[in-house]
Amino acid sequence: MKKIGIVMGSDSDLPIVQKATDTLKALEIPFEVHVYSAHRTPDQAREFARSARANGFGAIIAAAGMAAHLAGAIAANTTLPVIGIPCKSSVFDGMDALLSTVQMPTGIPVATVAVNGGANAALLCAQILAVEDAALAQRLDAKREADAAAVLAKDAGIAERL
Ligand code: RP5
Repeated sequence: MKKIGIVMGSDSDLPIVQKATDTLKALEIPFEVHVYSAHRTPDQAREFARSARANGFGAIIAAAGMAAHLAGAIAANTTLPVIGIPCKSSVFDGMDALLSTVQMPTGIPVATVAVNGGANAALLCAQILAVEDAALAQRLDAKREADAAAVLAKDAGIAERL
């Protein structure tokens, strides 16, 4: 199976990235994590992206806050799918990172999830890999069923809480 590359702009983004790594672990998807910044370590971020396909990655998650150019900078250097996680790490509540991540120019797409949406970033990667992986698709189906069952259990218990 292809690996998922995870890059975060700072280790202060780790709590959000951890939601992605937890999800990937639960789905038995291998991943590799790095702290590379589009601004502070642009050479390392660029090299990671340029070599990612040859290094066995199937998609890349890029998490960053503030002027969040990391996902776009990664996407500029690979044609692998790039999923951007805008992180809430400033006075603008993540809106700065959301716009910086999602507003990509035509030709260089970044699939952007919600602010702090680490779990969905991982699920999107899983769904991309599952196009060619029936066993992973089955694990995703099972997760959907378990998630639905959890909601229905809440439905069954909600009246008692009122
Ligand atoms: C961004 O700046 C990082 O992704 C992080 O969300 C934010 C703050 O970084 P630190 O100052 O905590 O390293 O580049």
